[in-house]
Amino acid sequence: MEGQKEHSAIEEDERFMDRALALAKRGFGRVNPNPLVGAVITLDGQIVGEGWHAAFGDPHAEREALSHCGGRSLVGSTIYVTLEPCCHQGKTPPCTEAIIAAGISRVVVGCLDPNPLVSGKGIARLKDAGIDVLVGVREAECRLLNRAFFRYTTSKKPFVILKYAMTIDGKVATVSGKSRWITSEAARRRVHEDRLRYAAVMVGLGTALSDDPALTCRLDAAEYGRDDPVGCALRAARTAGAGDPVRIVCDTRLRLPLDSTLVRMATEVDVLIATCDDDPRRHEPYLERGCSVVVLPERDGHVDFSALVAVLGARGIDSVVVEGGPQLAWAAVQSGSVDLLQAYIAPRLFGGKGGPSPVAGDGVDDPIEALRLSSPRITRLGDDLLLECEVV
Ligand code: AOF
Ligand code: ZN
Repeated sequence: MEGQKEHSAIEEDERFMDRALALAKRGFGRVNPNPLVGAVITLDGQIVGEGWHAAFGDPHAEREALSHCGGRSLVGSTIYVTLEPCCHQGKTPPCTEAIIAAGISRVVVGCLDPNPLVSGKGIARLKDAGIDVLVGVREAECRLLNRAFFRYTTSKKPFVILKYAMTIDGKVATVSGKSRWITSEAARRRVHEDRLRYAAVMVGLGTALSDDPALTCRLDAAEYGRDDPVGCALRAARTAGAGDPVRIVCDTRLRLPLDSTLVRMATEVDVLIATCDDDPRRHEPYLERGCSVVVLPERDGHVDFSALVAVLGARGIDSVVVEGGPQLAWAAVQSGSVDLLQAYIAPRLFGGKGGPSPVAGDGVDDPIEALRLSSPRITRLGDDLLLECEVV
């Protein structure tokens, strides 16, 4: 009997934390480089307030949830929050004080905040105030949700995702160079969701020339249910005139055509060109068209990827999806900056001796030198597979 009661209490905690996780995702595309955070307040097993961190600089999830409790007494209530409540004065006042002042009796936390101003101190402050605190409910999910925030907060470098789509025989294009399309609609939609979620997307000049991509987030909110977190995030982002990632082009010799889609749209959606060409006269036409240009050292004939990643971090970019092509992929791998690999695998076969594979460069000589990956996760998207692995 006792055991059963305990079991159902754990289930209840997980259920409310799942709701807080879903709410947190409504901040996709607008909170970076802050974390995605959701909060749920319950009284006698019923939800009495919900909130999420909606945009950078906006109130934190806990204060949002508190403001939706309609002024009722919260003595005896529980707050579920996906990230440890902050205890510092940032752009907003500390959440711990709001929780204490509201008379909340119990705080259930998904995971600790890696921010050194908070980490563990938020929990300690709540406990000191006599509040019952439980940490680690849905911890893995809560940490996964904020992978970018964890990376950025602890290193000031963006979370780097290397993404490609390939056929089952490992080709990213046909022998004649055609790549549209390899994956089907469901997988391409997922790619666009990541363009909403992460701060930036990057391509090399080769991809910019061959595909003339826009690299914007082209999702239709009407395709998502009213309560769907991505749909909610998308609607909020569009209302705020946001939702597209910063578009970065690695262009060693500054050859990006001025009439390319990227340059033509630069006044609407940010374009950052990373180049080794330091001649200001050559930068001018790009700057006039609204692009930003950053000059970086050269490494193996390309923009130094590590230096680029450091510049992005200094500019507050907490996450970047490296979308192609094979040369850039190799530069990213070699620099040791890749955190996550996303391989979309389609049930198609191109064949052909010269058909490119996702990662070029010199490659390694011996299997022992291979880039080591761990924690593989497989997601089915229509007929395609998404295989995600973390870099060891
Ligand atoms: C929370 N709940 O919803 C968020 C938290 O400058 P500020 O005031 O927005 O503070 C940013 C820091 O606060 C951020 O680095 C992280 O440590 C924490 N973010 N904390 O309890 C939230 N967004
Ligand atoms: Zn806070």
